[in-house]
Amino acid sequence: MENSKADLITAFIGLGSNLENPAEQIKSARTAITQIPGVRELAFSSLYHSPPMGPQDQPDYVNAVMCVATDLPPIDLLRRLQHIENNHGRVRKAERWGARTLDLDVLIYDDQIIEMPDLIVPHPGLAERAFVLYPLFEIAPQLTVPGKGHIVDLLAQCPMNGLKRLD
Ligand code: A4P
Ligand code: MG
Repeated sequence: MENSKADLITAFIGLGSNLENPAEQIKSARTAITQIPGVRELAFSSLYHSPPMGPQDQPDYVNAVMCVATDLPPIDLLRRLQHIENNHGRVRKAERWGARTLDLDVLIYDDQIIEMPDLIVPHPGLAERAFVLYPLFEIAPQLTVPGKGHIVDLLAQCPMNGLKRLD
């Protein structure tokens, strides 16, 4: 059973794909996330085109950020997102930062700083990644990232790195 509205927290989810029609992967992941019990969409950024971070012998990515209200504990939210990744044909390979049909990261969970074996929040790479910060700023320009600072200050120190907003 869902908790009362007072127990809802705000979380941000990062979406990325660079295989098998990335824009469609992101759109269908959005639909799947809104169908998780206890999760409601509050905002969804534009889609962004970004060159790969990590190994360069892989296609460019499509990235986006989604804001949700949820009463799921953070680890339950992660498990639900991993389930959606698997349903989108995600194959986990040994190579770090390799190509993938769908990557869903918990970027921010309320004002919490979480350091569990399977879940680190805010996401450790968040402050250095243009493909996360720009879509995040688009939907939450007033945001303070727990333990990291105001989104405007983080953006000021993050080059665009070839990021392009898609219309
Ligand atoms: N994990 C810990 N914290 C989190 C969190 N906040 N959100 C653990 C999600 N997962 C988290 O993830 C590895 C483990 O991280 C999981 O078991 C989970 O318990 P994974 O999805 O299996 O593997 P991964 O995504 O390849 O690893 P990693 O290091 O998390 O990669 P990233 O940071 O997700 O980066 N270039 C562009 N342009 N755009 C991209 O979106 N993405 C990546 C992947 C590389 N290059 C990219 C992009
Ligand atoms: Mg990931």
